[in-house]
Amino acid sequence: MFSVRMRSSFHGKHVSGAERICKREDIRDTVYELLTRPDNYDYISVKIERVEVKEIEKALPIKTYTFEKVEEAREFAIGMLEKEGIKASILKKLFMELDTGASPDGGNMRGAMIVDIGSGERLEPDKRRGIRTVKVDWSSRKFITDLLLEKGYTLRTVDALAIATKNIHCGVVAEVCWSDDPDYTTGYIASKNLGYIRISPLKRKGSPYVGRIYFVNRGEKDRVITCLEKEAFLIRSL
Ligand code: PML
Repeated sequence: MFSVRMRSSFHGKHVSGAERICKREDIRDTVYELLTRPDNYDYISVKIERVEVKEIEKALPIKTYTFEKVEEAREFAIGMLEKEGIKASILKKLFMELDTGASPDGGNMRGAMIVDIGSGERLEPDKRRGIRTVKVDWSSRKFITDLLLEKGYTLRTVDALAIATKNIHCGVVAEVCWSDDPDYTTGYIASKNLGYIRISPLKRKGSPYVGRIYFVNRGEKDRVITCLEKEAFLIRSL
């Protein structure tokens, strides 16, 4: 199988990125599909790489909770994550960092923070780049996409659910995520016990800041990062 990854930018700012895992005979159609995704760009790259693929049988189960205000939504998220052994004080501090751009230059990190679940210390080797979850897709992307859209979820859920499922499979104990899209305020938390919990609004409308935290046990950091960035997975079903 082959991993096909596209990313595009405009005036140096990230526009869109997407990945598929497909058979050799489907590479041409896949590249075409990915090339037509971003509306406007002055840079685009497509990377094609042969990968050994393992399977994950089932995606994390989905739940959705909606609140009036970001503060209530975050309190709820913090309460759920405390059950996973993460201190509220650690979460509040990290949320504050994310709300003002967690990269050392004050902008968005390109990937996720990786955080020691016990101490709250940030462990990512490069705080600008962060950790990227790549090489994950659905065995039957069209089927799963139709099913999720029919149930009222979004295209973002299709990709985010695959990423969260891989993260937890690789040994991330819990995850928090919201988009950098100023108009998309639904985020999620995920863990083996909690599943994939969509929470709205997890960030303020209009905010350009992304939120991505992967909590790990410190001793497992290197193994987890290798799994997230190097190992390829196809997810079979919901
Ligand atoms: C959802 O609606 O299921 C939450 C999706 C979060 C997407 C995060 C992102 O696009 O980076």
